[in-house]
Amino acid sequence: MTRPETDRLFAQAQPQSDFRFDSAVARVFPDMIRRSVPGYTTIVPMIGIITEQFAQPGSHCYDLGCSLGASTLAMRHGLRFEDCALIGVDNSAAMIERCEHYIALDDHPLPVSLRCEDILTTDLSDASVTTLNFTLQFVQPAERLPLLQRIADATRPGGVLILSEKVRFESASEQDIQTHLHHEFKRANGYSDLEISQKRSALEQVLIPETIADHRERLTAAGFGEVTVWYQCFNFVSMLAIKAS
Ligand code: GEK
Repeated sequence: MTRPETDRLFAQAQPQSDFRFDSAVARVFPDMIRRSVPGYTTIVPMIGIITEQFAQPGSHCYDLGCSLGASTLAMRHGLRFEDCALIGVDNSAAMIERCEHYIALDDHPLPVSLRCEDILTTDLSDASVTTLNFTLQFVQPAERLPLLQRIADATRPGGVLILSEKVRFESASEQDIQTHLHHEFKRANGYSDLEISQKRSALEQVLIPETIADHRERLTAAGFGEVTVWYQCFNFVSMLAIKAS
């Protein structure tokens, strides 16, 4: 297993093609997500704290779209019950292969099951904490409500979904300001204008952001009770949706 590399995937001019979670992305992923997603390095440890608060004995905890397992490991360290089952799911074989390596390097005793499966069809049951940390945005909009309904149906009363997403804004001026600030964040982290614009084109048809109001409405329709935004930095938010007790 080679060490994680610096993300230079979009540094050279290249023909436009859709972004894919392949082995080249998996190799640079820790660097890419840290330099691209404002708040990621805060959100991940907070997922551990939220897990500690809401996990229930003997329940299942899921990290859906686990990539290299950063949130899975935060959940693992937040879990206080030895009889919980922790499951990470990702449909990128390159991600799951590297994730296995990172999970093995971590010395926490709680076992982690990794599944190379689609989160739209993976089995979900008896859940207390489920995490979708920047994953739902890659699911086709028409598939989002059925997925959230399956998660809500699988969640115990008092259990939660942690949902982090890139969002868009109804107001054109707010959208412009937040997008500009996000691009400045990327520039401050060493990405060139060419890298920013080529990555943006590659993600255009793949990452489909919605408004915070869209997310709230759909989480409620799916069967969650309280929905609260617990983190926002520019156009990136994390929400907590709680199943009524
Ligand atoms: C983290 N949560 O580090 N089924 C399974 N996996 C999927 C699907 C799907 N239908 N669609 C996308 N993915 C992680 C970061 S990254 C976010 C999550 C980002 C997977 C995809 O393969 C990728 O690994 C992950 O979702 C999204 O906390 O790259 O911005």
